[in-house]
Amino acid sequence: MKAVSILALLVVMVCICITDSKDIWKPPPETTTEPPVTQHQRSDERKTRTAAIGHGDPHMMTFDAQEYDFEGYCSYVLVKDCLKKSFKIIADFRGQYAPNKPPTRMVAITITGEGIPEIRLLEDNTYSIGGQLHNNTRETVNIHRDWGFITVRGSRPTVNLTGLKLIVIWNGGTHRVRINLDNTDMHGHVCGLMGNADGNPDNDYIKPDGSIVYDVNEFGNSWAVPGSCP
Ligand SMILES: [Ca+2]
Repeated sequence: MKAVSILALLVVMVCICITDSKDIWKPPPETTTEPPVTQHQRSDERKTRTAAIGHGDPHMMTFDAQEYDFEGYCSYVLVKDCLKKSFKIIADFRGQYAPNKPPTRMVAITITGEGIPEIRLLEDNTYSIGGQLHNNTRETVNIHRDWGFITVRGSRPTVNLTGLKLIVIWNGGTHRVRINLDNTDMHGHVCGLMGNADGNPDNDYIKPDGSIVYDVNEFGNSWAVPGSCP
């Protein structure tokens, strides 16, 4: 008798489940008026990321978030304006192999551009503008002809080139550089170890001749400054 009751109860539950299944929420048919997201739109969204970073021995992350390691021993173009040649940022990679030590790292950053005196950011976090050395001052120093200014935040010099919407934050102690490129007109028109900033991480290994390679060392070595290798 008890078994019969349990069986009856199961039958009722199954019926309820079948009945309820009609009420399970399902997404409505495609009646939305919003257009589908296109690949072009996704690319634009990814362009909102505008920072490239290099640090350590050295670990690199391009503007489009492509990550790789490159252990070079020369000076290399990190990023430059490939269209109008308005600016260039070069990193000096130095070091030699020793057990338990990074074989190479960035020790200085050089920023040049049209009308801009050469800016050098050094390993001890001092910097020079047009060859004039500035010790680790906390004062804001203007760059010639309103091109921008340099401030020191927590011992880290920060270069703000306002006309180019370009910010370079350097920490020689951790051999770390961060480059913010907020000028959207530049996106897709820069080149160097930090990629082309077009929103696509898959095409960042572009050599100076415009060809895309898949070998990190071939890519990195192609951006060596002539005459800078030991
Ligand atoms: Ca890219």
